[in-house]
Amino acid sequence: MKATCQTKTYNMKYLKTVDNFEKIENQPKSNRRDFVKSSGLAVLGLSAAPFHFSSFDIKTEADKKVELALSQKNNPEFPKGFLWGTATASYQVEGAVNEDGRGKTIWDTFCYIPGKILNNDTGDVACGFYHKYKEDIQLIKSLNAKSFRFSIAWSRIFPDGTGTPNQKGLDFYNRMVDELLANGIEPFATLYHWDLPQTLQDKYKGWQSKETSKAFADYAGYVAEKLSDRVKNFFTLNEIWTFIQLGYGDGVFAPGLQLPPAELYQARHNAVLAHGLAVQAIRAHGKAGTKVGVAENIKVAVPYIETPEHIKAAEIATREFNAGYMTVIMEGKYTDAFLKKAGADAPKFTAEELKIISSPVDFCGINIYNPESYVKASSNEEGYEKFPFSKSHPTSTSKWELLAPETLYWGAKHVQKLWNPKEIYITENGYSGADELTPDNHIYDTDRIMFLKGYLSQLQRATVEGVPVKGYFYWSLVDNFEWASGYSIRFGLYYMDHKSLVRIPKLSADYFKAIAHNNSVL
Ligand code: GBH
Repeated sequence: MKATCQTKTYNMKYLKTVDNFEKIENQPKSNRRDFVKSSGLAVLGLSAAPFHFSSFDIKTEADKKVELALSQKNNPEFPKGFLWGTATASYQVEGAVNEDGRGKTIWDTFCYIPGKILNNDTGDVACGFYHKYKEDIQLIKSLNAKSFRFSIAWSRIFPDGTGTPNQKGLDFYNRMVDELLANGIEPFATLYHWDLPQTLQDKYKGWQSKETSKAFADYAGYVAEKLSDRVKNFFTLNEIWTFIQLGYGDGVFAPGLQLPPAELYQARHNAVLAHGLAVQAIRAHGKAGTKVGVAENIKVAVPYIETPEHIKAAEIATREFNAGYMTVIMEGKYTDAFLKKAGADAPKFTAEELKIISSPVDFCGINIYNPESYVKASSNEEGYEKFPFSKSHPTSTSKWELLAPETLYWGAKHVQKLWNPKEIYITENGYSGADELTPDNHIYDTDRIMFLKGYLSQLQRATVEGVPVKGYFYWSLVDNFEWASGYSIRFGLYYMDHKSLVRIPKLSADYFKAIAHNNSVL
């Protein structure tokens, strides 16, 4: 059969993702030869350079698929309207800890206990975002990002956690939100990213008391009332697992407590209760159409082989790993295995509280960096078994950040399968690198680019399968105060010089800019 052979240029990476090889292999010899000749590099797995491909007058389904993609863009796209963004958190970037009436927080206190933070760093200055927010919003804009996830410092609004609101604190967020909107950037506000007002810690022992849960709901309702004319999306609490476990269990985060199991279970319960109460307060005080959900670092089980039995095991495992957090929030019950494991230490709760905790949400926000573990199916009681990580499993400069790009796919996929929320946001995903400044002022963070290519390809795989992921927030816009690791760990797309506070785009900022513009992994 004679081929008319018009030549077109397109990117080989696409071919690999649409599983065309087999179909093309089955085409008549003459066509096949043209293809193989032109795609030799692709067969070797070398992508990125454009190459030529012949299209024929008799078209197979595979040809049509390819041509459709060609008529659009080089690479397959994320869904229309997919929101690209970056994320930060108040204590990690703002600084200005004593300005405009901000109340003291548990992190202000914790940072001043010698030896708690690497190099005894503090968030006193951080990135100076409180004063540099306009400049940073230009940086967000130049990444082609159309959304920004930031957190509100509770103690700027209510210096003592409750009581009289501080207008000057609110004004800062008013200015920032207005500036974002003026630049075409959608604000996504997190109401709690770990900076608890110190007064609540002193008065009620913080999350050990339901008084803190109630105070949080009052604060959330107040902020929704004041900002929801412009902020349409709120996240209640960021990573309940982390601030409870590390702050009240392991003592390595503020407030530095090591509570016995029963008290720890109770604190965790009080935090999920705070989420539920806040959802209700936001519904009561926010403008119609205000959306709300949690942002949790969901613990993801990855099936070590993607076959139905291991996938099922990974689902079961993921539901159990998150039993005290996402699972109870989405299902309104603690799982049997969770209660059995807790035994006499289980939290005290009422049926009414479970209803509050599971108040309907508009979306699930998930922070995903590393898998909790690779799992396989098992005939044991649990239905799954975990594998230990190899000692040589690659990590970023954060030793906890075991790398596995498919975690993003499986995280989103399990959330859809287990709880079927209307929308999912990747509220955080990021990579910490060595990020050395070259003498000519560049940061060639090829490792971060590798990370993004891998993780985002897997995220796209989820969207192609219909998982309702609406947006992705890279952690973080700029290198910032990385909690107990101080300024030693760098997650930003922008490098920051901690003395001058000057920001310099890393190579990955260019990369992000391109993918956000094209809405596809490049
Ligand atoms: C996120 O947590 C946070 O939301 C964000 O504030 C932070 O900057 C970002 O990640 C990068 O770390 O110290 O060995 O006990 C991600 C999940 C869970 C990762 C706690 C670090 C501490 C490990 N985090 N984990 S360790």
